[in-house]
Amino acid sequence: MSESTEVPQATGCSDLPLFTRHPGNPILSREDWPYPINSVFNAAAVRLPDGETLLLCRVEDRRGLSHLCAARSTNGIDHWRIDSQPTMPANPRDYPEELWGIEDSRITYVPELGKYAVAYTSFARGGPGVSLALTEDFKSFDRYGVIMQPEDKDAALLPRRIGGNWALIHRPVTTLGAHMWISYSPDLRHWGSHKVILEARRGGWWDANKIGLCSPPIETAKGWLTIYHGVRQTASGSIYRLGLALFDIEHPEICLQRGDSWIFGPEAPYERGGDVKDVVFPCGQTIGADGDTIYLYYGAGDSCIAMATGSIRSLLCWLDNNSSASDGIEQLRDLISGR
Ligand code: BMA
Repeated sequence: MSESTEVPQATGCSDLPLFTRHPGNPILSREDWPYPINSVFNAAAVRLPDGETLLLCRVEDRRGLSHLCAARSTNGIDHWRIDSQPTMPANPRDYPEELWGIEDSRITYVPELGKYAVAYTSFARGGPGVSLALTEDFKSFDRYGVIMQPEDKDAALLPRRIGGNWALIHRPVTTLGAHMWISYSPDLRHWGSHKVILEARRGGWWDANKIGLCSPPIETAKGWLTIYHGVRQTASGSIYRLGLALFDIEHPEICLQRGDSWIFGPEAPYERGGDVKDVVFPCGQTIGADGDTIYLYYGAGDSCIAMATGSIRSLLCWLDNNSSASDGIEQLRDLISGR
């Protein structure tokens, strides 16, 4: 069904492109690193209390294994101060699930805990799984170990409890396919109530067969605004592009809107080339002081980090005008009325 009977049609929406690449892209690459590496990409992002931007970058070393390294900048664009050694190296001795490295973190500040939750991919013989750590300072990390067993990745914690439980969005690969799920926990250690929240489409769609969460969802008055990636398989490889979806604030398993077309895809040379060509892969964003500007940090070509800016208002407006019928509103009504 369409939302148009309930929400006044937005006017004056910007059309695509919804994100503008920074002219200085890529903003971080291997040459910037204070120690020898192969590549740096897929960074989580957070604005620290002192106003600085911190990126927790995935760094692939010259064995091919990844760790996380923090880079800090006053303006979130340049003059990065990069930790002189890995900030969060894999620790396979105590956490065997990290044998082949740790990758693609997402940071959520959790006011109730006064800490940052870092969800990341831990990679070992069983495949990639989701691990969680808490930190106050991005210097020491309190590891919770694997919270979603392989094969699973692309996870982020929501910043507050939903109905009394913590909520994690993640992407297990099951016989049903590679879809986005949500799971709930009373203590961040024991997880259940698993539900599919967004399915990969099928056939010729840009997001057919494999999707996953990008940066942590953004809380807005209309719902959790969520950027996800869709992977198109072609004769010459995969194309990673970005799409938009909106989930209900108190029932985040319910998708209210989903954009039809992708909103951002590999176009610039640093996105179309690199170790893995045709990949844009955001794991974090910060929001400007205006409460609207999105600074989206994304890995490009599995080789460098780039940034593009967008607007929460424009993204929501675009979704109003460009999403296909979703049964989310009906589902919500059923849930609320106990049907
Ligand atoms: C995905 C993840 C990302 C990577 C992307 C493209 O499956 O592993 O870390 O950027 O593939 O290689």
